[in-house]
Amino acid sequence: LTALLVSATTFAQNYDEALVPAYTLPDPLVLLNGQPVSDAKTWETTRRPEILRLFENNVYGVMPKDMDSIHFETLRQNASAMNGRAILKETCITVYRNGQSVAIGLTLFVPKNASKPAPVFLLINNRPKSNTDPDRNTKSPFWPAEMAINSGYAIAAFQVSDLAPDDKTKFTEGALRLYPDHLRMGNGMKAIGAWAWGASRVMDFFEKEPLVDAKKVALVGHSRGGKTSLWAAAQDQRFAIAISNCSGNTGAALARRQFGERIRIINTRFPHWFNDNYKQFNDRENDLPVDQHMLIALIAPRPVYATNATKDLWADPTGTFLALKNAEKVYALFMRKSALPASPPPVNQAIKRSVIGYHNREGEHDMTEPDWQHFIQFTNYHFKQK
Ligand code: GTR
Repeated sequence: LTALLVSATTFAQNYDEALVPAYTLPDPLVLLNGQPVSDAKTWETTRRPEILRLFENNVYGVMPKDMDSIHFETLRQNASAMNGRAILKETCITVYRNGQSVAIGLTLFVPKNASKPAPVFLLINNRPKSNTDPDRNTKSPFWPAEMAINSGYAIAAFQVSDLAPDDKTKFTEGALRLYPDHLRMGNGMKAIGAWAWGASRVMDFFEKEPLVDAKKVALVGHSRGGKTSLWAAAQDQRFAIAISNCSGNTGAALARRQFGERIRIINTRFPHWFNDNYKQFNDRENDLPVDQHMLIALIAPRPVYATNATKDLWADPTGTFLALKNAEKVYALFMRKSALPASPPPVNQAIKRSVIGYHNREGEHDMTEPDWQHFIQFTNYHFKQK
């Protein structure tokens, strides 16, 4: 019977809080040499780079920095989109390296009657392109562009498939054409690394685009896109805010809880998302030198908002809340006090007036208008405060 129980708990997904094993999280405030980190300067100059390297080498892969050139071409501009309330600008961002190129399509709406440059939400779109329809024939709650415009925000989106098709054989047909050596490296970037790299190229464009405020970019992603928004904001400090919706395993949820999705499962179903080294941690969550609270900590002192949905236990809502909680002490080094309660807040209650925000929405694994209402209020709190 014991053997049976052991195999059941090892191989099945656990959804029972009572069966979460005891675990010890790596301390974000202890250097690899064992010395404590007690000030923001040591964090920035020493501990943050250490943790970044650990995530590059063991999880997401290194982020290539070199390119030969980057070009921005306006494909279409409409000064009276959305019945005259917005400017629509569609851009092709092309990056060249070693005779190869990758083209990223960007759809951007800017509010006409708000002051410019406008703060902007950027969605990493892992859903069909119809969710971000520039013609607004389809209005998807996944990217409620009218809501953003009415709230004084610009809103933009790019397709992950431009950077890496979400497929275990085709993911190489995008940004990785520019960096083929990554395919032979244990710590080379794969699809999620390529999507995050793409978010940074959109940021390169925003820095040159007078309609938007590149210092006020809130990066948004859902699920696999939410894993990407955290990784992109962790490594690229130009992103002012990171929003990670229902991101779960290898996103905002702690791996060591082994609740819902596990590393072995994600690496087996999606071998093209994370680097090859990460496969060594299948069934070995406790041997990882990081856990996901440290990914959130890499974004400090910039605001982070994570969400869950009550019917999405696969993404471990409690483990997500605990990852946020365990990042608080890094924010405290910057005198940024989070207002998260000691234990998960009631369903549908959003913690928005806080440098670390959170809600657990009633319902399914999805990104919806109620989620976006909270994102806008969280972003208002931070952008309008300053
Ligand atoms: C699931 C995967 C999750 C999450 C989700 C999604 O199949 O197990 O980690 O990323 O897909 O992206 O919707």
